[in-house]
Amino acid sequence: MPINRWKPLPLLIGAALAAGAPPVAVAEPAPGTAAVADYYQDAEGKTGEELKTALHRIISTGTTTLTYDEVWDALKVTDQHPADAASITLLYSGEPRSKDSNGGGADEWNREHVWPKSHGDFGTAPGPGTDVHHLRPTDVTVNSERGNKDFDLGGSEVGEAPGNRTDADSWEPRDEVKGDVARMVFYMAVRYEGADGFADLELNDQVDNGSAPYLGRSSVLREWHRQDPPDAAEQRRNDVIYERFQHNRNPFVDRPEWVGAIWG
Ligand SMILES: [Ca+2]
Ligand SMILES: [Ca+2]
Repeated sequence: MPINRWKPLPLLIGAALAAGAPPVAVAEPAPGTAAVADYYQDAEGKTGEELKTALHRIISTGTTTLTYDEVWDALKVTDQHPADAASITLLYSGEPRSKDSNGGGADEWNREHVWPKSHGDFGTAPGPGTDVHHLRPTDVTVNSERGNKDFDLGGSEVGEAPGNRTDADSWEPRDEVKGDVARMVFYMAVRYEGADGFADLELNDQVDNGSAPYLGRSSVLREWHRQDPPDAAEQRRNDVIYERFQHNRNPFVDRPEWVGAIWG
C-alpha cells in the first residue's frame, strides 16, 4: 500500500506537532492519522479467522453507541455535502439534500440501514441499528425501494437514483459507491458477532436472505470492493466517526487488503 495515501486532518497534524510527534506517520502500513498509529497493532500479521477475531476486539473496544435519535445529528456531520454545508449527500443518488428536509416526506431524506435491520432483526435499539458506519442518508422513497434486498448485479434502473439497479430480490448501487457499500457490510460482519442480545451478522453468497442474519452476495461484494477502492471522502468519513462519534474505525477502509485476508 502506498504510504502517502492518507491525508490527515489539519487539526490532527497540529495536535501531533504540538505533541512533538512527526506530522505524518511514515511507518508501514500508514494509519489514518497519527492518533491511530497503534489502533491495529493486535491485528498485524494475522489472517483468516484469527484476523477477524482480532479486528472484532479492536473495533468493539472503547466505542460509543449512539441512540437512533443521535444518528440524525451524526449523519449531518459524517455525510455533509462537500460543496454545501447546509446539505447532506444522498448515498444512492450522490445528490445534495437539505439537512432540515428530514420530516418523512417522499422527497425528504431518512436513515438507510445499508445492512437491512430485518437481516438479524436488530431494529433501531442502540447497537447495529444505530451504527453510523453503515447508516447513510437516502431519499425516503429510494430507501423504501431498496427495502431489505440483498446486494447483487442487475435489474432495472432506479428512477430517482440513476445508476442504481434493482429487481425483485436484489439491489445494485451506482459504481461510485459499490465499494463503500461492500466495506460497510464487511464491517458489520466483523463488528457484530452475537453479543449483547444481537445476532451474529455474517456474509453469504445468496439473495433472498429475508430475516436471517445474513447478507449477500459475498462474491459480488468482494468484486465491488476491488472495483471501487476507498477514496479520500470515504477515509475522511471513517476518521470523523472515529474522532467525533463512535471512536471505532472500519478496518476495510483503512486496510483494503484485509477483505481478502479474511474472506479470500
Ligand atoms: Ca467509492
Ligand atoms: Ca459476525
